[in-house]
Amino acid sequence: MGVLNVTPDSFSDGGRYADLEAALGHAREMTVAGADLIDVGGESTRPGAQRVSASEEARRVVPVIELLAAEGITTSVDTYRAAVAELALASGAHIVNDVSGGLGDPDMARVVRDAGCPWILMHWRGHSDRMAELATYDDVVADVRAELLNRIDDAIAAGVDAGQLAIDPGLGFAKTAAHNWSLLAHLEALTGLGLPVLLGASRKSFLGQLLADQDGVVRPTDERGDATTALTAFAALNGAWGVRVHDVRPGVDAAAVAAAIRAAR
Ligand code: PMM
Repeated sequence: MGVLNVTPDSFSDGGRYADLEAALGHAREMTVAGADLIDVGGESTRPGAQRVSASEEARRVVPVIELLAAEGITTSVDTYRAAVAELALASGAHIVNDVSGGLGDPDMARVVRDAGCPWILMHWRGHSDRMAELATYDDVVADVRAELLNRIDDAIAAGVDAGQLAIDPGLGFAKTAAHNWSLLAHLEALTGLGLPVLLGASRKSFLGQLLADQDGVVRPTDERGDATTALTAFAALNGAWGVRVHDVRPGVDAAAVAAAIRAAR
């Protein structure tokens, strides 16, 4: 899954693809590089980022999705708002990537149920302005697993078919670096649930912290690509269904290496 943030303030590629032609060009490049789908987002989830109105979010994502759909490119819409998801699906989006796991908007389950589309439920505890204070767990692996199971149960109770669902631990969302590493170390706790698992680790700050220099200065965002690729290989070897990445080609190569090893087992 290639990331296409059409926002002025996303943490790693913010502002670069706000212009429609640039966004299309970048999506095409990612597709040529081997992305199976393009994740189009119109609101940054960066810690402390400003939230935008649903109409502004739709204004940003709908034209991009329409044009990508016309080119036969598969898209997901990165939104927790039912109204935005509904417009995006009507414009040709195939998948709803919901960072709130259905908690952000009570109407999302209906939209997904009616559309019959895949719905990625990410583990989430609250909006980015409150994320840091919500990063408390007794046992992060067991707690995230249990909270995702609740999201799955609620979706099914609302009439969504289990076959439409995928899950995501939400690395960095109300999670410290240590929480993220624990979730990765115990990925089987999520893959064991039998639903496709997506991981979004690309360029995230826990990688910057891991790669901090001797003075403790974190590795800048645009120099976290190799660590991201290492994580993609790990994800692919350990049963993840997909990874959400900014740099598609190295991710595709890492997944190919992992697939070759798995095939030879
Ligand atoms: N991370 C971001 C945005 N959307 N969606 C899913 N499913 N999983 C993630 O980990 C995720 C996401 C934040 O990263 P960005 O600012 O680089 O888009």
